[in-house]
Formats: sequence, C-alpha cells, structure tokens
Amino acid sequence: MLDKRPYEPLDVGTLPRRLATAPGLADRLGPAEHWRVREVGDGNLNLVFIIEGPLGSVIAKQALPYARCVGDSWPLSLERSYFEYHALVRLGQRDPGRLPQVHAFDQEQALIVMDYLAPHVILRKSLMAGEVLPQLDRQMGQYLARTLFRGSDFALETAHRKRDLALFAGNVELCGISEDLIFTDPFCVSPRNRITPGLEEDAAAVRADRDLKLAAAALKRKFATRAETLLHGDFHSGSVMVTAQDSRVIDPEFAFYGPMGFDIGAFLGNLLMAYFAQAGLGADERARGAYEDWILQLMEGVWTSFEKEFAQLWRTERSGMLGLAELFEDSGDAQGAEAARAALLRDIWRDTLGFAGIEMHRRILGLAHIPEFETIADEVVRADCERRALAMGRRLMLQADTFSDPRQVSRLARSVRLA
Ligand code: SR1
Ligand code: MG
Repeated sequence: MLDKRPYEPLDVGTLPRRLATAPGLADRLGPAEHWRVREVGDGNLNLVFIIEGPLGSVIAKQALPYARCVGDSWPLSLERSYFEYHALVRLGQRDPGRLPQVHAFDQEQALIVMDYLAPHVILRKSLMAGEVLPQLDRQMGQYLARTLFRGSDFALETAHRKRDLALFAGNVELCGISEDLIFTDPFCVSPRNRITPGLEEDAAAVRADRDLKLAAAALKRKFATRAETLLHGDFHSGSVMVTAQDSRVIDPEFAFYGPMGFDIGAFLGNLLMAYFAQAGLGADERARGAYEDWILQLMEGVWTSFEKEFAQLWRTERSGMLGLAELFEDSGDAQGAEAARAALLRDIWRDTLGFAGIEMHRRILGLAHIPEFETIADEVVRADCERRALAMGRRLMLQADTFSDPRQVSRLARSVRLA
C-alpha cells in the first residue's frame, strides 16, 4: 500500500520516488535507484511513463486533471483512472492474457502501473506500415465475444452485474465525452470540430442530412440507454498493441455498461478507415491492393471469430439471468436456444454496423482524428480518402439492416473505394 499524498502530476524525477515503496515493484524491476524513466505518452488524455530497471520494465499511466490533447481549458476529473483500473481487472479476467496485468494502483495519484508491452506496437502504426497480422482477427473476435458475453446478464450473476453497473455508472465524464464527440458534434456546428480543407461542403451536407441525423440520434439513445454489458468504451486501433503473432488491449478508461455492438462497431469502423486511408499512404499499387484486401479480410474475420466464440459461450456459459435455459434446453427445445442466439447476433450485427458508421463520421468531422488520415500530407488526397470513408459510413448508418454478413460490407467498401 502506498502512503496517501495529495495528487500531483508526476515527472521522470518524482515518479521513482513515488513508486519506490510500491509492494512488489522492486522485485519486478530491481532497486529503485537504478530505474530509468521516460515519458512516452502521445495519447489524447494522460501521461505515460516507461520505467526500466535491471530486472524488468513496467508502464506507469497517470491521469491529468485536463484533456492532454486540448490543454487545461478542458478540465477533466482524475476519477477516470479508477474506472480504467477496474475495467483492466474485469476485462483481463474475462479474456485472460489479453490485457496488461496491473501491478499497482494509486488512486490518490490517479496512477496505474502495469505490464510494459514489448515488442508490441500500436495497431494503427502497424496498419499504416502495411504489416499482415495473421492471428489478429481470431484474437480480437474472441476478445470481443469473451468480454461482451461474460460481462452481460447472459453470464454474470445478477447481483454482481448490478453492483458493477452501479460502479461504472460513475464514469459520467468520459461517457459525456463520447456522447458529445461521437454522437452530436459531427452532425452540427461545434467549436470542437475540425476538418481537412476541401471537406467543407461534405461537412455541411452531413449537417443537412436529416436521415443521417435521425440515425445518429437513434444510435445515441442506444449508447446511453442499453446497459447490456461492460464495454471497453474506446475500442479503436489505438487501443490495441500488436506483434506479428500477439495482440493486447489497452486503455479501457471509457469503460461503461452499454450495447455490445458499440465496441465491435468502433473496431470495425477503424479498420474500414485504415482501408480507405491506404490510397494516400504511399505503397506501390500492387502491394497496396493486396494489403487493402487483407484489411477487409481482417474486418470480416473479426466478426466471424466473434460470432463463433459467442456461439460457443452461449452453449457452455449461459448461466446468467438472461440465459433462460428453463425455456429452451431444460424444456427439450435446444433448437429454441439456437434461434434465440441467432436473433441476438442479428441484433448485435445491426448495432455494430451503425456504430461503425458513426465512428467513421466522428474521426473525420469531429475533434479526435486518426493518424491514418492525418499523415496523408497531400490535403486533396486526404480529403478524397476521407470523403469515401464518409460515404461508406453513411451507408452503414442508414442501411445497417440490409447487410447480412461482413462480406457484403467488404463488397460495398471496394465499390466505394473505386467509384
Ligand atoms: C478529448 S478525448 C478525445 C478522444 O480520445 C479518446 O481516445 C476517445 O476516443 C475520445 O473520444
Ligand atoms: Mg485511449
């Protein structure tokens, strides 16, 4: 246990002093006087340090009392670190080995010490570098199925889930960021919005598109009211770290109870944006075509693996209040249970596509953009890539009902890409 001290943002000098007495850390790293500390955070919100000692390394992540990407004009409470810690523990239990292990949590300092993932790199960077990751679809599909199913009333004991629901209901501030930045800002004039020059007419067309705004409103209602399972809450390709064979999920500070399709949709939407960005990322045409195909295969494979793992969990771990084996298997109607699963997966698939489409809008028209597009130096090329992604996102938001499987999504992506 660390002694309680009032919060202060730490730096490479004060961090080792703060953590020197943290139980177990010296065993993991070696003596504190030999630690080397570097600040490496490049995310939107927090400080991130790598601490290297003679025996090993860890990451220390500290929340700042404001949004780092904007500055102290956007104050944020430190509590997000508390929710991130609880989410890391729960998601890690539901898909063991897929999240960094937590070694210390200092609530007062909003500081989490966890595994340093090496040689992993952020998935976005890997997708921009054209790397093929043969295990990623299976690992991400399984991660999504395990965490979403095991955190829901299909699996968890009711009292446990309701207690957890109450705990994460406190993550008001970060949910508020998503409510504004994802579901509202891209569809109206907001001082937080930013666009690539050349997209002005496209942004105005979105603001005037009543059908699209109705779809955004319906998705926002789902996000805010359907407390189905514990979500990561910000599951994009900057929240996954990869090697050629392994992947880890990081940064669940936006965790809350929401609709299953939200995490899946955010991930698939980011893969689709990586697909549309390839045209501006400078690989030669042949290599690019093959890589674009692989990204679409990855997107399809994540959903297929999710569905497969979800079905397996449905058959073997449906012990929660919504499991309802009494109505089906216990009454001699095993087929009824399969029909209930198929209906649920159709529902999640529809939500997934809508959330994917809205994620694609907010990353192009809102505050928080993505490096896949931002690193395209030629603004005309960038705007063209983004325009195609917006067209795809619109179809996903408005026609989610019409796609029966992810291959149809890939077909549409190819035709939008080549139009
Ligand atoms: C002010 S925070 C902006 C974005 O960064 C985070 O990663 C979330 O995606 C959030 O919407
Ligand atoms: Mg993050």
